[in-house]
Amino acid sequence: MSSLPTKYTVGDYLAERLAQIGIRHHFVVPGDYNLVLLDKLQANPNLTEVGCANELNCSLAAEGYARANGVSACVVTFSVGALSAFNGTGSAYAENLPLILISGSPNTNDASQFHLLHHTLGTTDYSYQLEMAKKITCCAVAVARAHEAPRLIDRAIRHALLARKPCYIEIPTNLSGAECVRPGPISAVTDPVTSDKAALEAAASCASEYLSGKLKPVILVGPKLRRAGDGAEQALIKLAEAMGCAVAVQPAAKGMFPEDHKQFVGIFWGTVSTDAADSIVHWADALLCVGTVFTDYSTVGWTAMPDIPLMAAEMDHVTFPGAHFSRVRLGEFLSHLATTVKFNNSTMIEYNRLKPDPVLVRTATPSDELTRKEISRQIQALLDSKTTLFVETGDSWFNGVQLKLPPGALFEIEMAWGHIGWSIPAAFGYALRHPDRKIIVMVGDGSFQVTAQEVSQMVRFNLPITIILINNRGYTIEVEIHDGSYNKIKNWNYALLVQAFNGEDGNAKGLTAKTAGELQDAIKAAEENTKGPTLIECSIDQDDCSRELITWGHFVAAANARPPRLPGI
Ligand code: DPX
Ligand code: MG
Repeated sequence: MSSLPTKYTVGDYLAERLAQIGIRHHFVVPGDYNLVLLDKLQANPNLTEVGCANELNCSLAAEGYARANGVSACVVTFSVGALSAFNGTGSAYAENLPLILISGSPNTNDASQFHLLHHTLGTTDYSYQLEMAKKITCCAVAVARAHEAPRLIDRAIRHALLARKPCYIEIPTNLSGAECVRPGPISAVTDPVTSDKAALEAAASCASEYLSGKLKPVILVGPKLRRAGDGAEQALIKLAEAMGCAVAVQPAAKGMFPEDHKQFVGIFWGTVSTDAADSIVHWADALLCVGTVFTDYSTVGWTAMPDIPLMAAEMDHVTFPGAHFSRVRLGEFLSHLATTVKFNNSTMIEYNRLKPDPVLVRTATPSDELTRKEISRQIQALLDSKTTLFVETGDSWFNGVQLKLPPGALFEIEMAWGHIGWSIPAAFGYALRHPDRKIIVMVGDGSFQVTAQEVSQMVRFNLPITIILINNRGYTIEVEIHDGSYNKIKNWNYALLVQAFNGEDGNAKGLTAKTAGELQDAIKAAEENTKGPTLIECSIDQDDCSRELITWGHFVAAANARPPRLPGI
């Protein structure tokens, strides 16, 4: 640690805090308001700077890094940068990821001198960015004096880590290099808030009592389980085994309960559920919801909202029919409940009677035209314990959710925010933290067009990510919700585009597949390309989309079209 400074500036302080909370890569786009800050971050030996092609991608790359690392940082310039980065920050908020958004800002003298400045709205009020950031973060601070920086930086980071939400730190261009005090022990920032003992015990005994009065309990797992950290995923397995009941998983939580576990009954997604998970969830007389998120999308246009009272175990509280317990941490609650709950496997017995037989998937012959089903069949064969599968908004959601995850395989989806184009930068950010994992991205043509530039960073960092681009010539999910000419897009030569990102020194491969055999060959080539990304453009018929997408689209369209309710009706 000898290379750490003895005299601290605001930039050094921030750098040290980022490194201390476990950040190893920080995602940046430079601009004159943040250049000194970038120098200071670069000087920290524990941080690696990762340049991105634009601030939208930068924020989404940081979002993906937070999925892999638990926390991330995105550093941008004022307004022109930050307003674009707000989008990925919104994603981090919706997806419960602590992303630290850091923006350079004008020199502290300019506001009081009523100067008009570049990269601003052309008024002399420079507080608007902070005000906007307050809406999309759990804590937004603007450093106005160097001596305030340690307190404000620590406060913002602590809030983000505790709430699992993004925070915002604004640092004026003339303060990054200004001196401040050195950091105190990092535990003051990172130490978790433990459960209130009395609340924890009361919540667990209330839950045991409630469940003992029920005949058909089911556990429903949601995406906040993993975000809670704190050993919550392992604790859930213990609880499930102690209860012996059926465990269904929301689509955004796929993989958070092992799919090879004998109590796993599929993905609960209303009428588009897998393995008939909906039959058992709707049969239950007690539903223990663990980190669940119910939205119009996850409830298929509100058609699958469970209609029995819910017991909700959240990241930091538990709510039952008739009782609420604050400051109860999820992992601790699940572990505690596992020791007090009674075994009741009635829902597993019933599920084993009703579960559908495995579907026999037809293997196409090599000369067969490529279809969505054949793409899924070939991707299924690729999944192993080291795979992380990213599925983009679009039919990739439905195709990805249907796949069976082998033990150890991980699944990433951005279902709450649903920003098309998320998967490319997010997979890039994720891969930097997990170079050991085999990363596969399923993405549609429309989504790819939003953030395609970030493939060039995969090239720059020699990341062997496999991108399965499903080209169905347009915005098919939108077609199923509400069709119009706006759902058609310009076709690209995707394979050639990816080769263009190589410049003079890259190792990206761009391949095309129109038949089953071509896809098989392309996948083989992707596996052999260990020095850079491989994009396989899979051309399929425009109408070749999943039954699940069509069904889901009908219900979401109906929910969107509900007429305004008049007061009193
Ligand atoms: C839009 C969506 O080609 O996938 O399988 O063809 O649907 P499919 P594509 O990637 O098209 C995606 C497209 C336009 N959603 O169908 S899901 C609206 C939308 C969004 N995010 C942003 N803008 C618009 N989800 C940033
Ligand atoms: Mg498409």
